[in-house]
Amino acid sequence: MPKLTVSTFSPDWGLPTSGPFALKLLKWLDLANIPYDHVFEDVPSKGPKGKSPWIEFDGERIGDSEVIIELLARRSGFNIDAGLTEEQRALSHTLRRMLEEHFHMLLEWELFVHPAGIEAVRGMAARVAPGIVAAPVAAMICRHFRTQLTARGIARHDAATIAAKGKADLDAIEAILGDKPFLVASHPSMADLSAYGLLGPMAAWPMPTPVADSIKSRPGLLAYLQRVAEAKAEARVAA
Ligand SMILES: N[C@@H](CCC(=O)N[C@@H](CS)C(=O)NCC(=O)O)C(=O)O
Repeated sequence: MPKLTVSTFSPDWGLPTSGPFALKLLKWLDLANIPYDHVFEDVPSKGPKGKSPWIEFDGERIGDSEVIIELLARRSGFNIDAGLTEEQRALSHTLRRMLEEHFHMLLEWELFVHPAGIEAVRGMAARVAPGIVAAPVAAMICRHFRTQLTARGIARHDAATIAAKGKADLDAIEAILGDKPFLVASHPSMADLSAYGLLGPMAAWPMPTPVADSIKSRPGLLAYLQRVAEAKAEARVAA
C-alpha cells in the first residue's frame, strides 16, 4: 500500500479526534490494520471537499469518509460488511445514513447553536486562532453552522423538538441493539463505526446538552460505544 496521510480535527474529550466522521475513519483503519500518518488540521476548508476528514494517498487528496473507506477497502481487500447477509448489509447501510445524515445535524446543532456548545466552541477556537481573534472566529464558525442547519431545516425547529428528534434516533438504535454486542452482527459493521463516530463525541464531551445528556443516561448504549472503541482487528473474523 502507498503511504497514507489522514487529516482530522485535533483530539478532544479523550478521543483521538473530535470529528465524528474522522473518528469513524480512524476506527475503520484500526480494524483494517492499515498504518497511516495522522495530521491534525482544524480548518476543514483546507480539505479537497471543504470538510473534515480527508486523506492523501497515492498522489491524490481525497475527501469524504465514505469515499475514502470505499477506496481503501478496494486497495486493502478489507470490506467490513463482507460477511453480512444482504438484509444485514441493508440495515447497516440504513443505520449509517440515519446517523450520518440526520443525527449528525443534531450533533452540530448542540455544538454550534446550543449555548453550552457555543461556549465550548470558544475554547476550541482559541486553538486555531489565539488571542483576541478567538472570540470572533468562534462566532463566525457558529454562524456558519447555524446557516447550514437552517438551510437543511433542522435549526428552524424549537429546542425541544430538536431534542425529541435526537432522542427518537437514540431509542431506535437502542431497540435495534437490544442485547446484541453490535448493531447487525456479532462483530462490528459499518453501522457500528458510524454510531461510534457520531455518538462517541457526544457521550464524551463535558457540555450539558440534551441529546448528549440522553446518551450519557443510557448505560447499555455507553457500554456498546466502549465495545466499538475497544474492538480489535481480529474481531472481524469472528463473524
Ligand atoms: N460526508 C462527509 C461529511 C464530513 C463532514 O460533514 N465534516 C464536518 C465535520 S463533522 C465538516 O468538516 N464540516 C465543515 C463545514 O460544513 O463547513 C464524510 O463522510 O466525511
